[in-house]
Amino acid sequence: MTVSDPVVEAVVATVSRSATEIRQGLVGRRGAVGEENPSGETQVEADIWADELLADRLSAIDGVSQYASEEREAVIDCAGSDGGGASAGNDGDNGDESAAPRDGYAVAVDPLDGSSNLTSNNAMGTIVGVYDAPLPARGEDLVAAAYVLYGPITTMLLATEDTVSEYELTGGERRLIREDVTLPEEPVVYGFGGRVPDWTDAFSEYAREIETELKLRYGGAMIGDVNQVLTYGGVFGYPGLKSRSEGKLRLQFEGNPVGYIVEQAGGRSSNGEQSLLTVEPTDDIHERTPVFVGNESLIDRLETHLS
Ligand code: FBP
Repeated sequence: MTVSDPVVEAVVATVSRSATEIRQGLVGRRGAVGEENPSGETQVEADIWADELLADRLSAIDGVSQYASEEREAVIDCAGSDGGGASAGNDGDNGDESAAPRDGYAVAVDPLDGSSNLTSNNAMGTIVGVYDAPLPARGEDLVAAAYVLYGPITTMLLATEDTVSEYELTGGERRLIREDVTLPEEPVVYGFGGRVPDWTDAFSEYAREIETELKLRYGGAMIGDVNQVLTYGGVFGYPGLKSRSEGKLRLQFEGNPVGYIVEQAGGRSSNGEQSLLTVEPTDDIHERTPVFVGNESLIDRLETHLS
C-alpha cells in the first residue's frame, strides 16, 4: 500500500529501504565514540552512521525542506533543486547556506532510538516525523509519522492522516501485514521510565494503581515498549522526574511522532496536562518533555493524578 502524498511516500519508501541496511550495519558499530549527542547522551558509532545515512537520503528528496535529527545540533535546510542538495555531514552545520531552502515538508528523525540497547542486544527503533511546518513544529503539524522496530523481525508502524498500518520490512521491501491498526480496548501492559525514587508523589500514586491492574513490560527503548502498547493495549510513560522535571524524551523526535501514531490509532498522548500534539514548541529543537501514550481512559486518569 503506498501513501497518496508523493513526498510522504518517498520519505516512507526511503526509510523502509534504509531499515534493512541499518539493521545489517549495526554489526560492528556497537562501540561508543566518546561523544555526546546534543541532549547529552553518549553516542555509539551506529547513532552517527545511521544519522548520516538517513540525512543524505532524506534531505535529497524533492519536497523535503528540512532535516533534523536527535544526533545533530542544528536543523539542515535542504537546498533547492538547483542548489546541489544539502550538506548532510554530522558537523552540526545548517546545510548549504548559498542556496535557498526548498519549500516542502520538514523531516525529524531519531535515527536509533534506544541505541544504548545495542550493548545488551535488545530492541531498538528508528522514528520519523513528517511535519508540514518549519521545525521546531507542533505535533498537530505532522502529516505522517512512522517508526521502525528492530526486533526479532523488522517492522514499521506508519500513521498518515487516513490510517495506521503495520509492515514487515525485508530485503528493502515493505509488506503490509496489518491495516487500520487500533489500540485494543482492554489494556494489558504498562511501562514507565525513570528511577522510582525520582518519580514525583503524584506520578507514584498513579503508577501504584496501574501496577495492580496491568502487566509490566519495559525494555529501555521507547519504540519496543510503545509497540507492545499498540499490540496489547496499555500505557507507556516517561514522566517528569524530581531531578529533571522535563523528563528525558524529546518532543520533536520522539514525543510528537509517537503521540501522533497512538492518537491516529485511537489512543491518547499527553505531557501530563494536554495532548502532546497541541504543545507549542520552544525554539530548542532538542526540547524535552514528559511523554505518556496509551488507551484513552489510562491517560485521562494520569492527567487527573498529575493535575
Ligand atoms: P536514546 O535514543 O538516546 O537511546 O534515548 C531514548 C530512550 O532510550 C527511549 O527509547 C527509552 O524509553 C528511554 O530512553 C529509556 O531510558 P532509561 O534508560 O532511563 O529507562
